[in-house]
Amino acid sequence: MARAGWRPVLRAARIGRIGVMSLPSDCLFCQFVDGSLETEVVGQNQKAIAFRDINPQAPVHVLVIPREHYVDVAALAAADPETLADLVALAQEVALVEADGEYRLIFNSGPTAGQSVFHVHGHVIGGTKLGWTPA
Ligand code: DGP
Repeated sequence: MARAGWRPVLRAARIGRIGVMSLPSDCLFCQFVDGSLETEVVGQNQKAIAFRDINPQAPVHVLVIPREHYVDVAALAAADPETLADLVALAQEVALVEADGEYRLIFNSGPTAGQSVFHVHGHVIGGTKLGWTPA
C-alpha cells in the first residue's frame, strides 16, 4: 500500500535534488513520525513534530519536521507553504518553553551545507549565547 507521503515526495523530486533524497520507506524521520522508531518528542501540531537532536550542539537543540516527507525546505515551501508556517510556529513554541523565545532556526540544504538527513528539518538552537561561525 502506498504511504500517505508519496505525492509530496514525487513533487519534491521534480523540484529538489533527486539524487540525494530519501524515500519515505527508508527515511529515518518518517519512522519517527509514524512511530515505528522512538524518539524524544517535545512538541507537535497537526502538521509537524519536534524532537531532541541526538547530537546536541547547544543546551537546546531540537529538530522540527513536517509529518509529510519533503527533501528540503525549498521543496516544502514550494509544495505546502502552510505546513512550513506550522513548522515555524512549532519551532517558536518549543523555543518559548526551552529558550525564552530566543533561538536560531537553521535549515541545512544539501550535503555541502551539512544536510545529512533528507527529510526537511529545522534545527532549533538556543539556551546559550550563540556564536556566528558557520565555516
Ligand atoms: P542535518 O545534518 O542538518 O541533516 O541534521 C540532521 C540531524 O539529525 C543531526 O543534527 C543529528 C540528527 N539525527 C540523526 N540521527 C538521529 C536520530 O536517530 N535521532 C535523533 N533524535 N536525531 C538524529
